[in-house]
Amino acid sequence: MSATPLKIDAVETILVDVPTIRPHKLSVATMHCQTLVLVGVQCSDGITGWGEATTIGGLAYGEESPESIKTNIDTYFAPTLKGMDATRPGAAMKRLRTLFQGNRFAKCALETALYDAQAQRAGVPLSELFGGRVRDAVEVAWTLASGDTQRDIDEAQTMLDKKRHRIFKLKIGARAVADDVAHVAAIKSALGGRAEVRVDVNQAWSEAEAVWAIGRLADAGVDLVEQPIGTGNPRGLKRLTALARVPVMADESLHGPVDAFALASTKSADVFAVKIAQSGGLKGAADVAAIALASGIDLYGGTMLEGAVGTIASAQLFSTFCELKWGTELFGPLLLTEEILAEPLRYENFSLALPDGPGLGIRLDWERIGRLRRDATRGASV
Ligand code: MUC
Ligand code: MG
Repeated sequence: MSATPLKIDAVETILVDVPTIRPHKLSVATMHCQTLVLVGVQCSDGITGWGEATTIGGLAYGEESPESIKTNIDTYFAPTLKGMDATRPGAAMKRLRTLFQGNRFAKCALETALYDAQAQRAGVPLSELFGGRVRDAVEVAWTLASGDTQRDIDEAQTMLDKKRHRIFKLKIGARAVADDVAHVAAIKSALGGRAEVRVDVNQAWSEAEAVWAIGRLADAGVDLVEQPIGTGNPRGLKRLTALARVPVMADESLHGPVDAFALASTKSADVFAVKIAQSGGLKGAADVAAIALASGIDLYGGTMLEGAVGTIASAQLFSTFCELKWGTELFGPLLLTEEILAEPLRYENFSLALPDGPGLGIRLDWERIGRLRRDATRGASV
């Protein structure tokens, strides 16, 4: 007699609004709050896996919003998943990808929850389902984005003194190009050799502006330039990569393995910002990394400013990458005023430590989540 198959019983989505510790200014939005979409997949063996999706500034950064993620999961994804085999995350995701277009962030949250449940079931950390860890901690950069040069310098110095971060990514692109270059040069000059300085333009420059600015940023000692121009100009990104004296990193241009292959085969970036959400999930992100490594492109572990769940899911995957030359920016939970875990993630010695427990290796704090969740009653179960 065959054992009773393990089923997916229900999918729950919860919007959790958490204020940021300071305004976070990007070229596309200024954030005062981050909305976490927590996604739980309840299985018939009593195990619940968790995943998370976040966006930046609602709809300012990409084509999904927290509200669209919740609605689409509740309306389309959850009813499809209900009753499927909980022990086959790959088959469940294949079905979702076949039936539903786009929605990479929603798919990522669901896939994370399915793999979390499966890893809990197997009694191993989630990283072990993706080939196994090659490191127990990942280095974490901090983003300086207060909008004020002196405040950014003070913030960086505090982080250095606390040994929390020694790599700083500066968000630029909202001001005039010359003002941005002066802002970056002032911060690099104040920090000197104590810190590495990188910039993220979030697509704000024209190609001509980028040519002008990147030369000056190289002279100022900047180490990496992320997404200087818009995704609508892929040939421009290739030209900048060939021209620049600083490595160029693709972020918004990289939406999973198909983009990774196109960028790699045309040598249109030196570094990939691998993001689990932007890649449509953990498996897509692992495939992006494989394409990068096969093509001589360096890796950086990116963030969508996720809270603790998405951050540790990303860390679990990034811990399996053979090379992670540019470290990560998995600082999302540190940008938030409230902790949603029973025990916070361990940030120490410029790094985030990977937990040893099964699955994601975290425990949610339901009292805090209960206070922060947008709705009063518990979300949409199927
Ligand atoms: C992005 O564009 O990389 C990462 C750090 C940060 O402040 O924003 C994100 C998104
Ligand atoms: Mg970026």
